[in-house]
Amino acid sequence: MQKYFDKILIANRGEIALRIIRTCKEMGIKTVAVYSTADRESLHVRFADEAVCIGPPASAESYLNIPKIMAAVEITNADAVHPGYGFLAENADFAEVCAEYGIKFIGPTPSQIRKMGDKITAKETMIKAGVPVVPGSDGLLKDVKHAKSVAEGIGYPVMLKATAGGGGKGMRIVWKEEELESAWNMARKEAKASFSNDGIYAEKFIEEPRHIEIQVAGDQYGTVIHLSERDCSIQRRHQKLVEESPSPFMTDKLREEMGEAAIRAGEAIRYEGVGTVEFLVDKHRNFYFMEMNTRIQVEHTVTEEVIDHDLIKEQIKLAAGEKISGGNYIPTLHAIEVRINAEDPFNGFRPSPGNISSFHSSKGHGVRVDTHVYAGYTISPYYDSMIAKLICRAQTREECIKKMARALDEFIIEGVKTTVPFHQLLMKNERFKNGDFNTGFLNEWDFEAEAKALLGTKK
Ligand code: MV4
Repeated sequence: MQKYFDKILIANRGEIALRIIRTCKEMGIKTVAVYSTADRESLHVRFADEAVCIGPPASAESYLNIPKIMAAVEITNADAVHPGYGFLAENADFAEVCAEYGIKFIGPTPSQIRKMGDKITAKETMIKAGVPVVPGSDGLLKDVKHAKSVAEGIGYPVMLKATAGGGGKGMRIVWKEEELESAWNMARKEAKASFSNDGIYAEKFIEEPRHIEIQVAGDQYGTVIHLSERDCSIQRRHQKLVEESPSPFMTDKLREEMGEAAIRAGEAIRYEGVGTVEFLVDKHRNFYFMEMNTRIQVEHTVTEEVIDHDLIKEQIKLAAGEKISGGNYIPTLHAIEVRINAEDPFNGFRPSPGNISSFHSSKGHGVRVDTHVYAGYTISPYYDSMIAKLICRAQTREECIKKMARALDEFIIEGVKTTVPFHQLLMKNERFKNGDFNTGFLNEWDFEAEAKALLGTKK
C-alpha cells in the first residue's frame, strides 16, 4: 500500500481528533495527539501513537498556540499536520508556518485560505468566476452616507456584513433608511471588536433563505469536483443543529447548477483539498454564493454516508498530491446528522457542562455515532459543548427520520442536560417531516409548547 505520510500530528481535540486518528490508522499512518491539561483523560490522547501536552485548558495557550504546536511537530518528527475544524483550521498564518517548516498542512494553501477569509475579496473572485452572488455594494462602504446611497440603490431590506466576518458576527439587517445609521454603527463596532477589522459591505437581504452547501474537492493539478449538497437550514443563532443530504428542497436541475457553480468557485482559486461552498437559496430556487469554508466541517459525515467515501482519507490523499479521477458524486441514500450538545434546550440552549455519569450510545443498522465521550467523561466549559454527532442513513428521507427517532429514543446520557429532547420533538414535527423549513424555522417553531402538549397527552 502506498504511504501518503509517515506521521500526522492532529492539531485538534474531541471527536474530530478521534475521527482523524481512525482514518490514519486505516491508512497505516502514525499519529500524534496534542492536548491541554483539561484533556489528559481524552480518548484522542489514548488512541494516538504519541501524545504531547501543549499547555493549560485555555485554547489561546494550547490548541490555538502556534509555537507550542510547532514544538510538538518538531519533537515528534511529524511530517504533516491535520487541523480538523475550528481552532487553527482556517488560520492562513498557521498554514504558512507549516510550509516554512516543510510540514504539510492538510488543507488548502495560505493564499487560498486568505482569498476566502476576506468576504469582499471572495465575492469579487466569485463574480469574476461567474458564480451568482447576492446583489450588493461594490466592495467596502466608506461611511454612513455611502451606505445610505448604496442601500437606496439595492432597495430595502439590506444587510450590512463585516468583510472579515462569517458565521453571523458583525451582521445587521436594515429594514428601512431610519434604521441604517444605528445598524451601521453597531456592525462596525462589533466587527472591530471581533476581527480588529471594521470593513463593512452591504447586500440585498434575502428573506427566509435555505442554507444549502456543496461539498467540493480539488487536487493540486486544477481539477475540482463536487460531492453534492447538505441542507443546514436548521440553525439557531448561526449554530447548526441538524444537517442532511440530499436537501429536501433539491431538484436534479438545481443540484447540477449549484454543483457547477461550486466547481467554478473552487477552480477560480485552484482550490486544493476538501472544502464547502455555502449558498443562500431563496423560495424561487435562486441561489447565491455566501462563503466558502476551507476546512473539513462538522457535518462532513452526512456526505460520507450518502456517497460512501471517507472524506478525511480524501483530504490526506489530496494533500499528498494524488490526482482526482472520476466525476461528481450524486447521493443515492439519505442521511441526517443531529448534534447532541450539552445544552438545555428548555432554557435557551444554555450550556450544561459537567460529568456524564452514564452514557449509552444508539446502535443498529444505518446508525453512526461520532463521539469522544464515555461514561465518566467531563464536558469542559473551556471548549464547545458537543457530546456526539448522531448520523442515520436510510433509503429514503422518511425512513431516515423514523430511524433517527428510534436512535434518539435509545441514546442514554445522564449527568448533563442535552439537546436529545429537542431532536426528538423535531423528528415528530410536521414541517420538518414535510421538508418545509428554512433558516427562520427555529424562530417560528415553539417546541417548548409542543413538548408540554405531548407531556399532557401522555398523562
Ligand atoms: C444573509 C442572509 C440574508 N441575506 N445574507 C448568516 C451567516 C452568514 N454566513 C450569512 N448569513 C446570512 N446572510 C443576505 N444577503 C441571511 C443570513 C442568515 C443565515 C444564513 C444561513 C443560515 C442561517 C442564517 C440565519 C440567519 C441569517
